[in-house]
Amino acid sequence: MANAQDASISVVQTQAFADQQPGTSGLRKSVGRFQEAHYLENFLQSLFDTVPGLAGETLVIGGDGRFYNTTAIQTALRMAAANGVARVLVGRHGILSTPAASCVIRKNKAEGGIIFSASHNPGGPEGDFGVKFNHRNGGPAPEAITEAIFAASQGITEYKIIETEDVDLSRLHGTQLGEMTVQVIDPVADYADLMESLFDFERIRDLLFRDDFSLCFDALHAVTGPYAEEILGRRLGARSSGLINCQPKEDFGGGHPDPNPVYATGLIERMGEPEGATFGAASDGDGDRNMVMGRNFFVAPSDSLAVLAANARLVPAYEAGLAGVARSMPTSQAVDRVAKQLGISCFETPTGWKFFGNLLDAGKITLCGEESAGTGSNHVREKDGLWAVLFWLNIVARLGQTVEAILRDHWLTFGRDYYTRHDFEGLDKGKADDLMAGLRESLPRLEGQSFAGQTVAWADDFAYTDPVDGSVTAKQGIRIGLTGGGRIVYRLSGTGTAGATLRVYMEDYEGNPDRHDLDTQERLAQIIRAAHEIAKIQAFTGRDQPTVVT
Ligand code: G16
Repeated sequence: MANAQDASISVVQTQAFADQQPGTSGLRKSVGRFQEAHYLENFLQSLFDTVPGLAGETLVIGGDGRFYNTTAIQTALRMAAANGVARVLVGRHGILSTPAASCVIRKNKAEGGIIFSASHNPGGPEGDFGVKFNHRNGGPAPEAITEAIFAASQGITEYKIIETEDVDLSRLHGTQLGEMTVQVIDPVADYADLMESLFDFERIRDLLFRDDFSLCFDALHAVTGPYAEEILGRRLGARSSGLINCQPKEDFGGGHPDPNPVYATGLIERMGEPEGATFGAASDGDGDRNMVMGRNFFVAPSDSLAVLAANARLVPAYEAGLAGVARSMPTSQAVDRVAKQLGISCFETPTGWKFFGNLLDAGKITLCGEESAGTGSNHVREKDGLWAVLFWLNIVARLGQTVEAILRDHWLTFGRDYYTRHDFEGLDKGKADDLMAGLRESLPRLEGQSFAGQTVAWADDFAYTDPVDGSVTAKQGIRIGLTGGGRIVYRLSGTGTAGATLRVYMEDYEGNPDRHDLDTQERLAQIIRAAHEIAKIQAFTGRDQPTVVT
């Protein structure tokens, strides 16, 4: 094998794989699939062929540290060198959280970034792996690019790679790989500096030292561990006992790196202890999702977005106010009410962070978020888990209230949007497609019909016209509005790797403060029944209960 400096380019013959179409967030498959000969190389070559501007420019590479991360990074480095990339910035140990990658791309004016992650999906040899491409604004590549990569992958016959030794990723240094410069960078520093520039660290530090306040952050053995230790620990002074599961592991310690009450069990336990924490938070596999909770009090992601929007002026970075906000279509309408009161625009986009990019770039919005535990702003072009936690800490520090009190005050002002998502996982793909086709076919007849006592006011198949570039994205989910003001949404997940997952989102508005304390499932029981009837869920899937309720 040649040493790194004088490596020559090999052209390897290959054949196309039919299943390389990126989903909601990049190409996500089982590790086993990615380990098949040429599978990763084909996709990367398709990327280099589709985005020719990468040649001669800077590329950022990193991942969430899951199993296969460093193998994939060494392959990407060799292929980048063979495809004429001038310089690569790669995180030490191959680590870059998704928001940190976005930050590094923007700060260094890189032409793009390759992020290896399957986000909140489980890791390890039996788990999932994934690859995402972010373009020069730091955000996920828009559909036009991901579709072009897929098209290229379908006609691929060869890829280019150089044969060299591995790059040492364990220390900060610069080296050459053929003609290409490789810089192994601190994965945390730039991101931590950015966070410090956005929030009032002094006030947060004071909050963390208060006797009546105690923080517990659960990194779920995923990528945010080192970020939390630097930012919450070293820069803000959080006690190390309050930072749990911060050692990243290739299989996330066997856990499921999805920050919700079902999977963040360590955190939930801590929060329930008599002397437990008063403020709890967690992030996911690649650090872009977040969960925030008070003592025995979970903040629903849709509510979280609304609270951040309503209190944004308390945070230094947003004290001048918000240009506008956006939410993905299935996210509850709580933030719409805040936008209305603030007199700013609220955009409704399809599921997928990529749809916020144009709005952010054009300055039409400052904050955005999704029901799937993602919140972010114009500081990067990805959703950002730790940023959301710091935002909440900044608000708590300014208001001097508990998380629960802040939520209750919010509901008093704006009313409460009861909200739940029911997932039907592991469905037969054909049956799930039939269910959606059946719904689409029934759309013209639904208006005026009643199901479980709920009458349909309107129904459509959500299509989005990007207000910046005019591109149209159709078939993004079935929306059903009820005469009482409730809403039901159906769509199939775009991030699963086996079978199909039907997601059913249900919500209803409650303006009466005496009814803000109800159990969500009970409050929405009728709408849930109606949702089952409208889509004939049992008839199509054989299931009468969801597998996951959030
Ligand atoms: C990805 C996307 C999000 C999306 C989520 C859920 O998140 O980036 O924008 O909301 O998937 O997608 P689905 O409902 O299609 O499974 P992540 O954190 O997996 O990258």
